[in-house]
Order: sequence, then structure tokens, then C-alpha cells
Amino acid sequence: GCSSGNNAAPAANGGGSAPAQAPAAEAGGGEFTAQIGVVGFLSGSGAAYGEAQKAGLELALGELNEANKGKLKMELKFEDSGGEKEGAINAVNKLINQDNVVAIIGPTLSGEMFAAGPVANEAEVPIFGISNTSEGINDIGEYVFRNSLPESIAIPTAMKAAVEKKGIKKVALIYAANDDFSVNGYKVMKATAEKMGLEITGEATFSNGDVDFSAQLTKLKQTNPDALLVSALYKEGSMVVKKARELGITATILGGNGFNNPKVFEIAGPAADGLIVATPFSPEKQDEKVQAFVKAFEAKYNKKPDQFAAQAYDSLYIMSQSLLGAGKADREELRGQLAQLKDFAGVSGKLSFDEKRNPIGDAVVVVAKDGKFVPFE
Ligand code: 1QQ
Repeated sequence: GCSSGNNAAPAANGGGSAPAQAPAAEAGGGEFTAQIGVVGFLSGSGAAYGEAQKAGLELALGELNEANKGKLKMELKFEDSGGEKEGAINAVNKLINQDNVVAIIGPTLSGEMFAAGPVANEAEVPIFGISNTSEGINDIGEYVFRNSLPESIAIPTAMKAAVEKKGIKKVALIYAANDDFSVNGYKVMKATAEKMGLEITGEATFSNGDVDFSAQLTKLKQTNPDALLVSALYKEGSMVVKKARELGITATILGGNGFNNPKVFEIAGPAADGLIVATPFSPEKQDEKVQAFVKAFEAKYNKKPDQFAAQAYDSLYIMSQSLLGAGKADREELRGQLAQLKDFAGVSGKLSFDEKRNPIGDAVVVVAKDGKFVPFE
């Protein structure tokens, strides 16, 4: 629960700058060490997201500490949020107050960032989302950054491609009503459908943790949509896809960022075939940098990276570049460097920020085929 024992009077600093507590850091000449906290969905129903992020970060850490020898040594402190807001808040508090990190990467879910981002922002610690795709993430405050492409860019890209190639005119929507990301994705899907002049035949909701979606899908099937738009995390989303096919729904199925993980194929099996998703990253992309990353990832983990691994990997390169620019492990300097980031070329695409630190980037549209995502064309 909420402890109320800590009633320190707010500092009367008239909105000025409270002294940022500088983590142990050495400026000038030699190598400096930077402790970076990571908050990930490392256990529970979305653990594959956190695992992918951890893998991407650890791959980048090895490469960067090698490349930065004599200048910068980064250390990562992982905390498991379990995908819960409370868990994310506790993790952020611990990383800031006990571990004295210079910055935090994560947490995984938008809902977690909405809960824990304000804690870091208040403490003036840069916090960098690598998979927060909801609207409003950057509005938390000026210490909040992300390299995750918002659903407001990704989903319309996928919907336009799907409508064009499949002649879709009528859509039905289904989403997790108790998850901030899923709700945001649904809103984007609905607004995009309306903008495109598509008819919305029906809507249904479920909750994260649900395992039975037959009632909702049976109802939506009767509305006879050309496409089913699903906004969900991989576990529930994949079960929805599977059930939809079992019930004989033949509509095109399109989903958001939650589907960008290979667990989809494990859970939905062959029913995943044809699922359309927008992602900023595709391991198939014919790009030197992407292919070098895919190769290094495969050598280390014996599997292909997903978009969560890719954006995590990119985030540490961004941290490294920004810390080197700062010249010391200082939260304020680091924030300034992050805010200046422009045209960063990562494996998940080119990245720069708009005036609200929202990432500007492109989505690619992929389709599930025989157990993997391939370009949708
Ligand atoms: C968010 C997402 C999820 C799919 C992350 C796992 O995009 O919560 O914003």
C-alpha cells in the first residue's frame, strides 16, 4: 500500500532547479562508469517482452563496453516489474534511491510508464521508454524519453496497407479494456477507421488475464466484418486470433505493437498466418546495420531478434552516445544530451524527436507467415 510516513515539506525553490543528486561519476580525461537501471516485464504473462529487451540490452552492453574502453563503462541493473504499475513504481524508486542510477530504461508497458514515469521525472532522473507506444508518454515530463514508435504512427500505416491490398470496408474491434496500451491502440484503430471511411460493425472488450473470448468473438462474427482489429498484449491477443479462426472468422486480422513477439506463433500456431502488424523493425530488412545486429543476436542467443530486442539495443547506443556527449554520469547533462538527439541511425530505423521528445520514425508493415513475420506486400 501507500506509505504516508514520509512527509518531508516540499522544498521552497520557487520552481527553480533542485540540486540534482549526481551519481558517482568522474569527469575529465579517464574512463567513467555509468550505472543505468532497467525496469522490465521480466516475469508473468508478458515476460517474453522483458526477456527480449534484456537480450537486446545485454548484447549492446557487451559491444559498447568494448568500443568505449578507456572512455565509458556502462553497467545495467535489471529490476522486474512483473508488468504491474506498483512493481514499476517500486523498481524506479529502488533504482533511484538505492542504486543511484544516472538513468532508467523501461518500464515495458505504457501503463507502467504512466505510473512510474512521474516518479523519475520528479526526481529529475532521465527515464527512457523502449516499448511505450501510447499517446501521452512524453507529456509526463521533460525527463521522459522514448524511442518506441507510437501506435498513432504504426497502426494507421498498417491499416492503410491492409485496406488497400485487401479491399477492406467493414471492421470490428476488440481490445483489452484494463491495459493503457491496448486502450490507446483501440482508440487509434477506431479513429483511423473513421478517418478512412470504414464502417465499424462492432466492438468488444476483454481483460488481461482472460482466457475465454468466445462470447465476444461470436458476437463480432455475426457483424460480418472484412477485418478484425485487435489491440492487445501477445498472450491475450494470440488467444483471440486463435479463437477467431476456430470460430470460423475469415476476416483479415490486424494488430498493434503487442503482437511483435514470436510468442504469437507459439500461442496462436498456424492461426497466426495472415496477421498484419506494423513495426519499426524487421529482421528481414536489407540494411547493413540491421543485418549485422541480427547476425550478432543470433550468434549470442540462437534466435532472431524481435522489435523489443531491437529497440532495447538501440536505446543503449543512444545512452552511450549521450553519456559520452555529457562526459560524465550526470543526470542533468544526460537529459540535455538526450533532448538534443537527432538523426540517430539505429537498427529499428532513424530516430529523432519532435519538440515534445516524441520519436519520429517510419513503420514497416509485416504479415505472419509460417511462423514468422515477413514484409507485407
Ligand atoms: C506499450 C506497448 C506494449 C506492447 C509493450 C509490451 O507497446 O505498452 O506501450
